[in-house]
Amino acid sequence: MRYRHRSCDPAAAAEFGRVLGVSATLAQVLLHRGVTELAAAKDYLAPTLAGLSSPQPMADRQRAGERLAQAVREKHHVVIFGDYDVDGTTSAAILADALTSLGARVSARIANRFAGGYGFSDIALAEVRRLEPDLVVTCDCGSSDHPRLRALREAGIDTIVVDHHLVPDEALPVLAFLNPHRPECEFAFKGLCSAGLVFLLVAAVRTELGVDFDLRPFLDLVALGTIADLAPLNDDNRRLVRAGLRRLIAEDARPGIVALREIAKIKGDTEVGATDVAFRLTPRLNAPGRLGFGQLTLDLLRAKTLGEARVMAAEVEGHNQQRRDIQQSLTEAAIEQIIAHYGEHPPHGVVAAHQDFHPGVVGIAAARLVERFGVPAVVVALQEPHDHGSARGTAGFPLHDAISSCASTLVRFGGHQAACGVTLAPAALADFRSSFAEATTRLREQVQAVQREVDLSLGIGPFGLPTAHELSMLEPVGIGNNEPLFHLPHALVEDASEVGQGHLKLRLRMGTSRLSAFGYQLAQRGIPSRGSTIQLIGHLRPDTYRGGGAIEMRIEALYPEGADIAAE
Ligand SMILES: [Mn+2]
Repeated sequence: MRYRHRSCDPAAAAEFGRVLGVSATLAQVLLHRGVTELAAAKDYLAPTLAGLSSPQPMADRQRAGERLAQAVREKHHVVIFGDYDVDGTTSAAILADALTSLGARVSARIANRFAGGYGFSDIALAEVRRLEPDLVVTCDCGSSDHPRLRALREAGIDTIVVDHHLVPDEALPVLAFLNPHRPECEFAFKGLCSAGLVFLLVAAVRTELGVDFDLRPFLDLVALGTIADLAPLNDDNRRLVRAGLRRLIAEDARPGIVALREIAKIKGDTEVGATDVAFRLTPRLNAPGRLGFGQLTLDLLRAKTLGEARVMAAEVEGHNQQRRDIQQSLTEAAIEQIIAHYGEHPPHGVVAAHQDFHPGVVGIAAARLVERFGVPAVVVALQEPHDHGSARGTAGFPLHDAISSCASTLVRFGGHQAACGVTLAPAALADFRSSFAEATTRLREQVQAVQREVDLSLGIGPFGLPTAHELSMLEPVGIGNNEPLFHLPHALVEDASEVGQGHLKLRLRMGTSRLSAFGYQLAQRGIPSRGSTIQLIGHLRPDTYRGGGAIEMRIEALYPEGADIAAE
């Protein structure tokens, strides 16, 4: 990896920081994000729900709100059907709990990836109909389930679809279709995931019923769904998620969240960022769904007492452990297969496939193969009636282009330049393998030399280490709101050791400040000697172990003092 410094203006940053009451470092980070006006900067540092886009122009929201309010008043049976990922389970949980609190009769079900699969399948339709609904709401699915939705309409059952997946041309045969990607939807922010959409729908139901009902307790679930779905963390999502992060650590958080925090060892009094949520909370909530038990995640999120929540959280953790074990053994088997098939140093993209590969974790395994072999990789679960696989590329590689040129061997594929899903044509594995090898060889020259942008060198001019509190004001960071990348050009190593299996732990001093640093799997590249001065590049995060406002660097790269970070 090569790094490039973004241009900085120390004088302007120092002045902007002085006016805002923050450090020059934080001010320069804002300037890098295009936040240059005082009012915009204040709003960025303390985003409010009052600044959310008006939901009024959202297509069908009013109609859906009216119908749900009628269901509440007339005690109709509302059946909610959610997809099995975190966005699907959180949006179903928000809607089910809110409607129940408002007095509706509600049943909620989650898709099963092994019985019907993703979305509103035939099996899902049969299950929903068995519940004898007066009204059906699909959450995070439905946009392309025309035949099943038509069946509901023909049976005289009203249906509302809440979804943010791609919108097909053919109109949906439903009462209301909430999806910001509908061409006729004039809602200003297009980045909402289903949890955010359901949140706005519940607000419409509340208005329609004319009742006082606090929606803020649902923001924790909105945050989980939004972060897990990799929705952009800007604009409205940033406002919702910032508020939701606070609720996730609240003492009076919902029992399911308290139990989940206990299992993930997140203390209630530490600030959590979007990265903590993405690494420690959402993978656990996703695990049951990957293995066909998504209903458990919904039940955990809706638990009424801490006692029952703890029992369910333990079960969720069991699934999570099983998911890890499956992932580990699949990855090991895939690596062996690659070495046997292509050798230790494959010259082009690789494909691993087996009938024992679990389809729920092929994407993670493909990412491991990319790390291990440094080439694009596909992992395929061979199964009836179709073989499903997941592809990952190396940094800067046009993966979608490569997969597109294998189209003749595929029934279906989709995704983007970093990750794709594929469904193989019958008996096409050998052809797919050779055309993927050919395409990745041909496209290798097109790989962009990736240069990562470093926001700032710290310890130079007015730019000092930011405080933990300042870092929390940037949250949520991730897609759409990049976490700043910092360079420490002169860090004195006070202590250095290997921790866990191959991780590097450092104690550093910069001038009069001290901080710790952690490098995932970096110990094998050598442990810096005590008393030496080194350069580091990485992200700064609150140190959740030490607490008390301490910060820690997550090391991305490490160089000797004076080395050129743009080279190598
Ligand atoms: Mn979603």
